[in-house]
Amino acid sequence: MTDTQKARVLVAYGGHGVVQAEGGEPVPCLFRRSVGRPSCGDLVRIRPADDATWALEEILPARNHFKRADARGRAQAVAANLDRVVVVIATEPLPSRDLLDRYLVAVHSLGLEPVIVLNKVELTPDPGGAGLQTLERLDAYRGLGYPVVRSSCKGPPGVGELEPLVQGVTSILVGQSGVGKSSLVRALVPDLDIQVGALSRVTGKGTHTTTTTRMYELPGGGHLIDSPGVWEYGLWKLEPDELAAGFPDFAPWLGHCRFNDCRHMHEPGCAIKTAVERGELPAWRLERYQRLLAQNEDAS
Ligand SMILES: Nc1nc2c(ncn2[C@@H]2O[C@H](COP(=O)(O)OP(=O)(O)O)[C@@H](O)[C@H]2O)c(=O)[nH]1
Ligand SMILES: [Mg+2]
Ligand SMILES: [Zn+2]
Repeated sequence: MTDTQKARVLVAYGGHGVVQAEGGEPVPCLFRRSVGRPSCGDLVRIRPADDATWALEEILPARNHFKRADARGRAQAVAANLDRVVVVIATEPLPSRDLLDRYLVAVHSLGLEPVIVLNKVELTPDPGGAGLQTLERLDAYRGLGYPVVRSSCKGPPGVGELEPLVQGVTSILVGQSGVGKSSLVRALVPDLDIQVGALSRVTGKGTHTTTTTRMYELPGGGHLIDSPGVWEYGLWKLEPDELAAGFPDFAPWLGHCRFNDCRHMHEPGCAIKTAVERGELPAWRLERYQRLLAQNEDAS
């Protein structure tokens, strides 16, 4: 078709959304069930419908989709075509116990390297908080090879460490509600109000809606996706080997267990367990994996 145009989905509601062609303005677009439901970040082909509206013709194949589980444990796409997933945690609210590990597993399942941001570093965390352990282990996560950066939207050190990591690429910010994802986007996108205004004119919704996943353009190139706060991040049903792939430090021992289908729980001859016994792998890593596996099996 000659009158179709390539565009990027900025916001996706059920049956409609906002899309933008390269160098163009955001425009409203109707999604048709027969074509499918695109997510924020999907590349699509659109054609003019009536007046100022466009219609979805085709969803182009996506490189990846960041997912989360819905209430029934099924994987739901949140955003597409990502280069980077920025997992935001904070000193307040402190992360819930399994949150960081669940996010890391989800990011590894996309074949991407997560970035961990600790925001609100100018605040002193509640010393009795249950989530303090995750904060105390951030150096250990850094030791596993994850970039861990510190930020504050209310003073020094600002967002200077995060900025180069999102420059020129498409990133999504994920994390519990209240950790400061939208504030970080505001700090990184100087003309945010203009972009929010352009989106709101198209959707007719207020500028303060934080219930949808939205994409913004970075001044120096690249895109930033703000996702709504979740209270608990749920993993969909994963196979034990998919879960283990989210623990990159297990890699040297994977494939060396006595049983091919070893779940690294109570099986004899488990190479991961032996590595822990020999002090080659910290016990807390196996424990983290086993907790996620138990939750994943309960969910099925
Ligand atoms: N003290 C402090 N508060 C922050 C910081 N970043 C965000 N906030 C506040 O935390 C609250 C939640 O921020 P918001 O960006 O909406 O979080 P989101 O739900 O993750 O998008 C707001 O009141 C922000 O002003 C920070 O670095 N330090
Ligand atoms: Mg927000
Ligand atoms: Zn094993």
